[in-house]
Amino acid sequence: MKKILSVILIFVAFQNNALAEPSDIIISNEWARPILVTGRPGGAYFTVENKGTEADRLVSVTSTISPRLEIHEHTMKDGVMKMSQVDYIEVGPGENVELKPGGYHIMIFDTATQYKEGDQIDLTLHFEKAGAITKTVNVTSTAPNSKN
Ligand SMILES: [Cu+2]
Repeated sequence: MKKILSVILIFVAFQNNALAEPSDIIISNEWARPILVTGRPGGAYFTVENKGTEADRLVSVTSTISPRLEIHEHTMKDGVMKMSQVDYIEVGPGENVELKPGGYHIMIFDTATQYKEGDQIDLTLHFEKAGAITKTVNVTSTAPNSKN
């Protein structure tokens, strides 16, 4: 009986430890542009830092404000800036990837309401390994200054 109990205690301790483990993925500098006309697309941006030892991928983004969010990138092709949807953004171990105007960004479509400067929206970022990370994002028309 004593042996069984100690096995259970070790198991419980292990479980608690696993739950308390902080994510290897850190999200910072998150912001979203205002959507002043309902249904018009908007953009959201943030920095992803991978403190882990393995690469991870941002595979999708969801929000209560919209049923349709896409991961996009801007690329320069033959001197023309093009925007296209990508399946994921990979962040290597020890790497930082910044989503910003003119680069990777989150596109928010089909919002049922407008939102303006000073409002807040929620974004849930889904990573292949780190799982779901939900952030409250300030709405602002200009990029916040990097604190780094
Ligand atoms: Cu876009």
